[in-house]
Amino acid sequence: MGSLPRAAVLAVALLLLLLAPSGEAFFDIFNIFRPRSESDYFQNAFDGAQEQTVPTRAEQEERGAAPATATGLTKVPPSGPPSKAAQDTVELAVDSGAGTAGEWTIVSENSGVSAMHMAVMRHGKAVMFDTSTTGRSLMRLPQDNCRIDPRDQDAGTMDCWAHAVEFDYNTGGLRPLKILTDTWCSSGAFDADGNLVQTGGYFEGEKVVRVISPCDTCDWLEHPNSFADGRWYATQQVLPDGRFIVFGGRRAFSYEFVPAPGKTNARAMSMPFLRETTDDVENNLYPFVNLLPSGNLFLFANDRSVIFDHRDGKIVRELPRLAGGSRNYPASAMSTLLPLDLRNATGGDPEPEVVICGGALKTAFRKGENNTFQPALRDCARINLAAPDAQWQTEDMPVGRVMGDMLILPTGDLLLLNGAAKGCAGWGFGRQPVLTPVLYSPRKPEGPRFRALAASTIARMYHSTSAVLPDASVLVAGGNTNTAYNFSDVDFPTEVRVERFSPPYLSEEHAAANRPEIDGKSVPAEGMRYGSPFTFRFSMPSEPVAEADVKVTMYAPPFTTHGYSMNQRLLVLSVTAFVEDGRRYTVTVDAPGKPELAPRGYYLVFMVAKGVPSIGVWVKIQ
Ligand SMILES: [Cu+2]
Repeated sequence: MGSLPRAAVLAVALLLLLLAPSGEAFFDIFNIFRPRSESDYFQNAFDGAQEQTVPTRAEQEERGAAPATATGLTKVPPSGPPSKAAQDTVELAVDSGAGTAGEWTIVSENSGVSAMHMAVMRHGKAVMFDTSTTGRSLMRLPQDNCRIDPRDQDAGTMDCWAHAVEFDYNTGGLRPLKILTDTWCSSGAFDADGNLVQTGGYFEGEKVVRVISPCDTCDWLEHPNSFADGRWYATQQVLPDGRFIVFGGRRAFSYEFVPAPGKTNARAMSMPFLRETTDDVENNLYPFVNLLPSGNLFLFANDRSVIFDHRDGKIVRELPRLAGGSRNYPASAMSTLLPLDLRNATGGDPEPEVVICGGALKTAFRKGENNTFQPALRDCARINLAAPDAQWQTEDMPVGRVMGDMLILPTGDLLLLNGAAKGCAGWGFGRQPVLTPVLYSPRKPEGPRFRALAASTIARMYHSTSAVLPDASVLVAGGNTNTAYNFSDVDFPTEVRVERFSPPYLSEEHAAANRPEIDGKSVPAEGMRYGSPFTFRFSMPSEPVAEADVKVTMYAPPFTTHGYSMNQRLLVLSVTAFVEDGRRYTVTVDAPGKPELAPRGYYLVFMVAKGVPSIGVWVKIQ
């Protein structure tokens, strides 16, 4: 961390110390890795009745509210010349052997809110949000719709800055959303109806469950006091029965299920594995969780992993330790379940394989406190959980990466992007942003599996996000390594620009002749039924395609934050009938057989022809 940001942090912290009734609690915001007593937390804001006096319009505008005639978006402040650290980036030579290497475009110069958390919803918009802890954003809430700031000493004080937006990824259009409680470093997942159910956060937000539905006028609905334990840096996973399980969080060595709206969990279930895997800098936060075809969960924390049966709360198996460093926050590696290939699973379950790439040495955070930024881990490890003696197989990426994102593309390849080559997660702890995304093709042999694609020009390290869009491109947003929205006099200004990355498969040379188009009218309105045939039509633009060259995939849209896409999964479906009629085709696939393979909900179904995906269609499986 440079001396300037640290000085700024100290100055703000000291100011708050003077202002706060309990300086300790305030100070902790700026020193999140210090051991923290339970009393450090504020009372949940909703525990007592909050007095509400609606301020005058002028008072609201003073607090940030948009004047009645304005949209609420404010200008991006000018930034000075780039710092030395900002110029020290990593860009790999583009691997053009296989043709075009992808293309970056700017979707928006200003998303109003820096996307610390992001999810793509089925009504064609992305939801992005940050936290009230970073203070004012660049987007004002409309007058008469400010939030009450529970951290202000004066009851009823308004915070009129938006901390969430609905973002139109096609036009860059914005709609401010109103979150009542702090969502800092929280978790989320979609339910069976495509509502985003989002959990936890900080201070008054740590036990809150929030829901937003997919519509152009929808806003957050909050359920305070849902959890027994605070869930700050926790991971949320959807289960086959539609419930959500939430693991861990800072000093929460437990798990619990998201209760029904309005209900409160009396207690959480203790999980010694989370206590055992913590260390001096808590390198086991945001554990990696995957739902396996057996219905059990794979859980990875720090450098250990287990298979957990959530039905009886027991660990049924421990996998070998993954050597080399730590993989979870703040050592933030990238991880996902590899595509589940139902074509090779006749009569049985597909073999679940998990991949974990990058991360940091266990000492990275401590070293970072002394302005030493250790190289990120460069290895990529895979384990096939179907093998009784499963072992990690490792190989090297073209470059080390920490705080990166790992997305499953509609083709089944993985995209590794964002992040840094040095340091770790945390404010000011990352150096050498890696600008080059890397394609990882899990079915290719070692070596050619990795391909360096076209680089972005924007550094995105801590608190950045990305998401697969229905058109098979990738939305890339956020990045804020500062404690507030800072645009000048910092090493890395707060990032509010939003980009779109078009992977090589969308380039003219591939897409012009081979991009299939799904006939939307042919897609059954009732969606998919478990284990039943699912038939639809598609056409090809100019070249015909053979059954051997097509693939039908379905993608579960994840909730992404801190380099981890919770609930991300892709299934490759079995084609059972394929009928051609002059570049128009009718294809039938078998829907996944059970919710353990694909929990109920909305998926993006893609037709992939010769490696080029169609625009995806939203399909509900039930
Ligand atoms: Cu964070």
